[in-house]
Amino acid sequence: LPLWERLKRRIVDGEKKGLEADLGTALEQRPALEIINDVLLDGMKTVGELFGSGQMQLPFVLQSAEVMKTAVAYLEPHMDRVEGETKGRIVLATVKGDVHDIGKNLVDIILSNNGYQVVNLGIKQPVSAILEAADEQKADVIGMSGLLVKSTVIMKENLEEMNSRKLAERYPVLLGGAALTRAYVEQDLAEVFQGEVRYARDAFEGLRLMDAFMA
Ligand code: B1M
Repeated sequence: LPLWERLKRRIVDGEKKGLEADLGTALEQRPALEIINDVLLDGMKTVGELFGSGQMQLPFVLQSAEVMKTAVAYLEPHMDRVEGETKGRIVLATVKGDVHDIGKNLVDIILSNNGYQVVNLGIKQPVSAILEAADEQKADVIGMSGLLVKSTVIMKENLEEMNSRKLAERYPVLLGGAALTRAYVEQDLAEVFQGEVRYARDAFEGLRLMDAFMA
């Protein structure tokens, strides 16, 4: 197989052997971010389709996720970094009941590399932990990620909790993850939330929105 096809296959097949050698060669030809966005994420998309249609079992999805994480960790030091003053601070978490963190961690990398301080709380974070961390860390923005349909409901509850704690105006909120849609966030949730809530389709839109929040 040609290099790009082989790299994608490694994600889909959950095959780590030879991964770093291929990534090394790939880096000679394309920037790290492009490799992630155009090749590796394409592999994760295929994994999602195979799993969704019953052609792939969960343990194999986990293996693919592990290879994805290894690949991102290998590529991260090769990404461009904007040096200079900190532009702002975000507390980032995957919401309660949800373990998916590959997307959230990509958001962390992109924001960190572009001048933001990211306090990454990890997965399965209840709203109380998120709000406590935001307070302690003097966050400018709260970011929540979730990939399950039930996470979209949790996000709504979290925003309601922020309303009732009178924190809606204190923190703009950035939401992302595969189960969300722009309409759900920017119409339905925006109607419920007494502050500003925005949807980011990917990590780059997350960065643009952070810049807008901080402007
Ligand atoms: Co899960 N899973 N999974 N899974 N898994 C999905 C989400 C699913 C759509 C698969 C499918 O059925 N086709 C499905 C959800 C269906 C639903 O809710 N209706 C699903 C399911 C059902 C489950 C379990 C329930 C399966 C089970 O146990 N029976 C279980 C859930 C456990 C739990 O959370 N309690 C489960 C478990 C797992 C693994 C552990 C095996 C593994 C996760 C490993 C890990 O993350 N450490 C896994 C994986 C890998 C997936 C798929 C295949 C891939 C997800 C991924 O990493 N994508 C996924 C299929 C899919 O998404 N279509 C699936 C790549 C990643 C970069 O994309 O996270 O969307 P994503 O992030 C994007 C954007 O969304 C955005 O930026 C990123 C790109 O730039 N973004 C943000 C994300 N967060 C953001 C936050 C922001 C801004 C942008 O600001 C705050």
